[in-house]
Amino acid sequence: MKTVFITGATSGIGKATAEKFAAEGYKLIITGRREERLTSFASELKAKFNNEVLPLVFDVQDNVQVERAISNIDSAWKNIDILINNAGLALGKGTIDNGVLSDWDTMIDTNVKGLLYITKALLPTIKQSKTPHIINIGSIAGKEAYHAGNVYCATKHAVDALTKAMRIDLLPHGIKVTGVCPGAVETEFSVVRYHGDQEKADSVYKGFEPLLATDVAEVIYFAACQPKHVNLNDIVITPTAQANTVHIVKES
Ligand code: NDP
Ligand code: 8X3
Repeated sequence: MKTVFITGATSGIGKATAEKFAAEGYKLIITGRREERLTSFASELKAKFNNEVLPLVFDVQDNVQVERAISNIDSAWKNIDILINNAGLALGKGTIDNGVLSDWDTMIDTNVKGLLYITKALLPTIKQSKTPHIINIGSIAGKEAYHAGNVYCATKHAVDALTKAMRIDLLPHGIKVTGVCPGAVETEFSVVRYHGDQEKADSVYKGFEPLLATDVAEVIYFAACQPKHVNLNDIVITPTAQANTVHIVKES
């Protein structure tokens, strides 16, 4: 039975992905900062699918917390085959001259440094797997910059670069590295981006049919299920109504 480690499983894409892998019989290690949500989700998965699920509460921005959480994992859980680097966020949307430094720091610390900390801490374990795979959740914001998206776009461009770099560096270890880059997915993403303004967040998805977190989870699972000699390097997935970060057909 394979073990998958998913960061940011308290909501959205990470949560849907955890549910998908649980339904397919995987052992799961799921992470997030919101302890109550994470532990009750873990209990829900165990009850529903009779799986082994280990919830780990920590902030990916803090390498001390990351290393502590990972080094404290019981040896029964040390055989990790798949890492899904999903935890991430956008904070605010404004032109660079109006940027909020604390938002910039949080995005860079979470989306770039957090992904690096987790990957570094787990690589010794992942290298032991017979089917090692790292899946990084990028974004179409990592493919092209858009107006007022500056620092979020930069962090996702960094994820894109790191996905490519990891694929090269980890080649001698036979580790697959895949980038999954979604367009608009209706999750808590926009509520977080707009600092809790639900109305503003809802307006992002009005007038077209956005992706659901489960759509992305299916794609992640598909990437994870390819034969040993096949790696999907880069998957870009958008709603049918969306061509790129700018062009979305919306009904008024
Ligand atoms: P959600 O806000 O629904 O979920 C984000 C998850 O990341 C939560 O579980 C949250 O958990 C976790 N997280 C955020 N910051 C931290 C942190 N510092 N430490 C630990 N966990 C953290 O958003 P999505 O599901 O949409 O986002 C998931 C990923 O997908 C992100 O990387 C995002 O950039 C990317 N993405 C999203 C798109 C969209 O349109 N929704 C499109 C393209 C990419 P908690 O708060 O409990 O810590
Ligand atoms: C999230 C998609 O277009 O809002 O990564 O940046 S977008």
